[in-house]
Amino acid sequence: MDYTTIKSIQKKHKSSDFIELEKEFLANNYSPIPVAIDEGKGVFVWDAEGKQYFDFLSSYSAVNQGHCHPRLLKVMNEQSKKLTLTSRAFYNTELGKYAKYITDYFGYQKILPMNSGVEAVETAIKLTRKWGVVKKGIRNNRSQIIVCDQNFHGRTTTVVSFSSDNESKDNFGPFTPGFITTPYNDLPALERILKSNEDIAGFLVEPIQGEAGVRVPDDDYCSRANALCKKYNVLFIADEIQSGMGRTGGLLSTCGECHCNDHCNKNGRFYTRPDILILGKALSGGLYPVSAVLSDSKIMDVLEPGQHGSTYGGNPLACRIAVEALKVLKEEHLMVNARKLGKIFRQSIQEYISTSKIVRKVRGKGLLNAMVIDSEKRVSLAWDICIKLKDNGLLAKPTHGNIIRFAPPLVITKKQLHDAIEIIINTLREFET
Ligand code: IF1
Repeated sequence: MDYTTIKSIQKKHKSSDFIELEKEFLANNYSPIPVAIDEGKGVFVWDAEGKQYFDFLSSYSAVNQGHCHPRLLKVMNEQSKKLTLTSRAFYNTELGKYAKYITDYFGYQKILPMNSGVEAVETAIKLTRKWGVVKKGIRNNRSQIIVCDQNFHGRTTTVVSFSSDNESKDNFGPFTPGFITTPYNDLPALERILKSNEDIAGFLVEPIQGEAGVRVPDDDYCSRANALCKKYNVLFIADEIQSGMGRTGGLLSTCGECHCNDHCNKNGRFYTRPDILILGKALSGGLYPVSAVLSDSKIMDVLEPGQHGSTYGGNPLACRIAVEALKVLKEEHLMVNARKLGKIFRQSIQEYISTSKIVRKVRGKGLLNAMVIDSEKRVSLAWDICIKLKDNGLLAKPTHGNIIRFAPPLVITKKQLHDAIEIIINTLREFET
């Protein structure tokens, strides 16, 4: 397709033309819902024809603060005119301030800044392996990390090496060794591995499994798993890339006291502090790739100059955006909003389920929720429901075939949530045969 055709497409503003462009010129590594988004603000996006939609995916929880948050745009605009990138070959006037802010914010001593979520996961894997050798005395190249079945931690070759989803890993081998899989939310199984293997350096877990269909473990799973890790001198590594940043009603999903002083978990019974905390996605509010690994000096200091890094990791623009994204979370009390509105969402859908033949269950925490659809009679039912939701003005996407994830930006108001629930229920009714 030549340039004049592309320019004429912009004049026509037809979604189908933008969709065709993607089909013609992009690798076929996604199956998107057929909508061409042109603009976003808060909980809403608009397509090429100007039709408005509720965004109930939030770019997989990267847009927790809402699309194009004005405070984030402001700092991005300011910093982008001043200094965007120095590399870590030099110091700069933003990184140290960011590092102090974020380590105070989450209660850690050190940060290693990266860009994408999977880069932060890879960083945590390298850090854990080296800690295992230097501090635990595991023989070099023998460190093992326990991971959970149905995990999702990203798509690099090492990370898919320990995926239990063959679609994510088939034909991408040979795979990286050194990972042991344990059933999610199964403490006896975890302890059996910890007890029987002295080369375990870490346990990597999502406090809530997003991609697996929003699998919420027992309330005390993370705290008791962390206690087992301490018992066997193993690092507890929490991947909060999707479940963190207020998404599930607390600052983090390890059932911790939210440092925002809203005390999501008043009694703190299930509070637990990961040895290594991995963040991404909404750490930048959807404006820029920013991820981070947080830990304490006794762990982080096993890394020496030249042993890890990234061109863009910790760049001044990312630092400014991330600080503002964290401030917005607290100052707009988005954790409290996620907790309150998430309960309303699940209660509303639960009421509907009592009369539904196609919705089996709803589950989730805060504003990370999923609906399990009975697709025995119609394999494509979840997809078909999402297409109809799109037609009715709400964007969501199935995960693992029959599960629809619902995760709006945390800035959603009660009125907007009720309007969205009405769209969802009216749409579901169209499929109740
Ligand atoms: C895509 C899934 C979600 C993550 C957790 C690490 C990463 C992710 C818990 C890696 C990323 C994204 C990837 C994105 C879709 C989305 C996703 F469907 F792929 F599985 F959310 F569930 N840990 N999840 O959820 O972070 O490198 O992507 O920044 O299209 O691949 P990333």
